[in-house]
Amino acid sequence: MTMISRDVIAAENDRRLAELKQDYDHLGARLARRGVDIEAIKTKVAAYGVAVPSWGVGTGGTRFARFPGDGEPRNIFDKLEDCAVIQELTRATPSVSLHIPWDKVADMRDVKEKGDALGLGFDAMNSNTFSDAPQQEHSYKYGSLSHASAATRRQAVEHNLECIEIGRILGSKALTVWIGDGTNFPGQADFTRSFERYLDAMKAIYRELPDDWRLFTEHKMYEPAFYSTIVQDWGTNYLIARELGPKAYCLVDLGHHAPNVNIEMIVARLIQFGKLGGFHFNDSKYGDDDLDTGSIDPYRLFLVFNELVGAEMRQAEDFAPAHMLDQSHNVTDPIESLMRSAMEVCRAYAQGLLVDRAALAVYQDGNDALMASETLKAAFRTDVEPILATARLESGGAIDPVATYRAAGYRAKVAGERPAVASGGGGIV
Ligand SMILES: [Mn+2]
Repeated sequence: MTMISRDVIAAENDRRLAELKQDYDHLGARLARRGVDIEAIKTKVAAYGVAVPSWGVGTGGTRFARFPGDGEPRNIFDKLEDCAVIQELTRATPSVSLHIPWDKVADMRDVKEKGDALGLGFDAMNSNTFSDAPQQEHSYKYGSLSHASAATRRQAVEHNLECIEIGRILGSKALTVWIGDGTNFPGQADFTRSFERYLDAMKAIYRELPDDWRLFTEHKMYEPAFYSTIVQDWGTNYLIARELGPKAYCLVDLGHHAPNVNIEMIVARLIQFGKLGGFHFNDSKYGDDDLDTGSIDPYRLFLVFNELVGAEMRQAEDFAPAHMLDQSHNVTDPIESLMRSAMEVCRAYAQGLLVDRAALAVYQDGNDALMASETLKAAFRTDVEPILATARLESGGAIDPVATYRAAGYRAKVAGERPAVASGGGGIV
């Protein structure tokens, strides 16, 4: 079962084939002069994958408004079809990360069946205790896993256990926990007691985690709470992972830090101490903007991948981060944004692979700051698009995914099949 006609992909690729071959050969010759085998880089890029968030294929919004697009997915089955489009064209997004209860249906085996039919796997499960579900007994208005009331904490724990059960049906192997718990006023809650309650609740979840699963906790500096947040930074996140045990790891969302924070160094620290669990890739200008990955600061994305590739090369211990996108698409077609973002992640990976690490170490140890910096820039400046495009082509994808998607007319087709979603509600849904 395919969402995009193989004939359309083939026709679009045929138009671009000759030029791509020229560009690839030329780049291969240039890289060979630097002692780099272009085929080896291409093989690694082709094997790379980043998970798509199910919530990313619907149009996002802000607390002011949401402006729905045409043919918005109505349920998890529509969402999976949109995710399949992204994978068919980019060949870089083999799995989907689900959010519960947003993606919950009566029988989750139907979701697994749909994923199988589309050739999609399921990455980390995401729980939601930052908003109230219909018919929920206790409200999360004043917190969830750190709530002052034991009954509310228990309810939040039970929800996470349910996410694990659903994940087992789908073949997921990880649970990501992000909570909105925090305060808006100094004095509103006791920092220490709140964090103790949170840790106790997380331990209750951790105890029920299957042996072959990992538990990811995601830190975020602020929002929805604006004065203090329970899991506000990577230090607190690391403490949590240490307190919980060997199956607990830290998840880094690129947008969840103060502006200009050195995220690549946080990544290095977490790798060094065996606690980097995974990523939520996105980009930001001011806060948790959830903009398209690599759209604002592609160099920072590259620097993160420079650390990841370094760890991969030296075979760092306990290093197998899950890669996921986490974005909100307010003014673009979400499928186009997610395709472009997946390609940007692949680009940063390919550029990271091009760093001359032996030369870099010599410059570092020789205190040659200029040439050390230049070594990174040389990799970053390399246009690796022919490698990415060839990897896609040889995996059955599109040389130019966005152009091919537009030529296939997918959005117009689903706009006719899916009734428009009423506007009015604010917030990211
Ligand atoms: Mn996130």
